[in-house]
Amino acid sequence: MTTPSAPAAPLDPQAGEDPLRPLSALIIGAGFGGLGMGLRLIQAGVRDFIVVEAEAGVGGTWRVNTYPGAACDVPSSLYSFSFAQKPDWSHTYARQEEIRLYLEELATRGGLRPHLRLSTRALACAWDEERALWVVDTDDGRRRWARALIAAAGGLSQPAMPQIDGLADFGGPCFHTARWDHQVDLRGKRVGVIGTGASAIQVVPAIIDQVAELSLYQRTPPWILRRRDGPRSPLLNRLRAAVPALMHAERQARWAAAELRVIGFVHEPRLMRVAQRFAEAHLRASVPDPALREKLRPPFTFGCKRVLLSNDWYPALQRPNLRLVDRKVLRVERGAVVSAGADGAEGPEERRPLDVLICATGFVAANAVPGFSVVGRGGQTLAAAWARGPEAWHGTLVHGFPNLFLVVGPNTGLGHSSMVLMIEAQLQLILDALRHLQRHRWIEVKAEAQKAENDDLQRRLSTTVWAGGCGAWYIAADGRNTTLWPGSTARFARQLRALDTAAVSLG
Ligand code: N01
Repeated sequence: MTTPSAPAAPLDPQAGEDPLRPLSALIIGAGFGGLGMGLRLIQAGVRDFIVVEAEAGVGGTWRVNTYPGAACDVPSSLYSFSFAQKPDWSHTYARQEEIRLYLEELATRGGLRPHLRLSTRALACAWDEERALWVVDTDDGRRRWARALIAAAGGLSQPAMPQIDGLADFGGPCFHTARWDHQVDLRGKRVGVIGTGASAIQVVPAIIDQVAELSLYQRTPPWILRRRDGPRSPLLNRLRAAVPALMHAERQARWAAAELRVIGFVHEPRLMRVAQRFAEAHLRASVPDPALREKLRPPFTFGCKRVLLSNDWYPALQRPNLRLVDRKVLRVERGAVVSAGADGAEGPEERRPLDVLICATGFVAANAVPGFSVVGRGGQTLAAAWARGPEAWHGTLVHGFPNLFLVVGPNTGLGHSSMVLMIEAQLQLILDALRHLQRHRWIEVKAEAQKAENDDLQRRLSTTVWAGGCGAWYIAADGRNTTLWPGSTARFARQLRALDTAAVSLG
């Protein structure tokens, strides 16, 4: 793996605890975003920064999501940092543990360890206008001061439990996919799974062989394409290591192929009909029973919700011990889930006794207010600023919050390529902003720049495939898509290459 230089730089354990000697930066989160930021800071020669991370180790979502079958649905050659590529991924699509180990190794080899403050949760961040510093309180009882606050706590880090009556009274084990309870032995159990999204399609095939029976509660079936996965040849991996140019070329080819998909998602949604035919053919070839096929056909345009990749989802759904319940979940009772009857809401209810209930029900909307309080200029909270829905400039800076930088902020999500590319573009912008902070005390995006950009974003989003009204989680309550970036990753990277000083105020 090519990694940044890693000089051993001992960092004062109390770094940042004296407002007269603030940190250059305090990063929240040690996933792809926070680790990447730390590595880029080290590359740039910055040493006085720390990364606080609530978990006991690095990896972010790839540490937390340990559910059976967890893997990435973006090819590994693209789902890794351009400046730390790994020649020896074991599969085309890496499994969770391998990605976690990649990030662990990066943290070590990149010299990040002295900067990490693990098992440390950010509780409150406030902008001290007089000192032009962020004051950050953490759950270890410490208060730290930093010139820049970099929030990289993850777009999908807060699990969303479903709002179903009686869920708390289930009695038996009941957990979310992102909080998998490995103490629970599923062998021989009657298991319920609620949800049929990206997490469920990985979990269900991985556990179906162990359980006695699995009741799968489907509200909306997803579009699924074949997953062209497989082990990577060890010989080719050695070649990739020996000739890094080969590895780089392969990444470029993957990137270019993914980039083309933006045409269908953003510019010509009608083209999605072609891709939909592939998904329909996959469904037809995998599910011979027309009645079941009908239940599994999504009622929305291909691409409006996240397109999923799987070869084992449809086979799992046809296993004799799986029961697909495509009716509304009415309530949870002690040891059972009650759904509407076969004839719809009017028909008799169906009560299925279960030993374990798994909620594969997704996350609190990406880019929602972080799980810690953020108070900016004039005492305004980020929650208040985002009352209508999250909004930022370049997904990174927010008016009213000087020297605050978000990684994976509003409208940085993708439907067509790797989030690591978006993260790298943001890291580049933040680095450039930090360079300006060597000459200025603070940077704040102008209100008019943020508004103009968001008006333009919403105009562009209004003609994309995501405007199809399919009830996807990336649409805010007011109908705006505050999650996705309507363009290519190249366009995003171009816009974020350097800080446009006309769009910001410098103090
Ligand atoms: O969550 P989801 P996820 N009653 O929101 C259903 C990323 N990811 O954890 O479609 C019944 O997609 C809900 O139904 P509906 C990726 O970005 C990546 O699976 O709203 N059902 C849906 O079926 C992804 O987009 C990887 O009608 C209820 C499901 O729960 C994001 O994470 C792997 C319900 C939620 O699906 C989220 O994926 C995994 C209720 N009350 C995840 N509430 C990679 O491979 C919700 N549902 C990189």
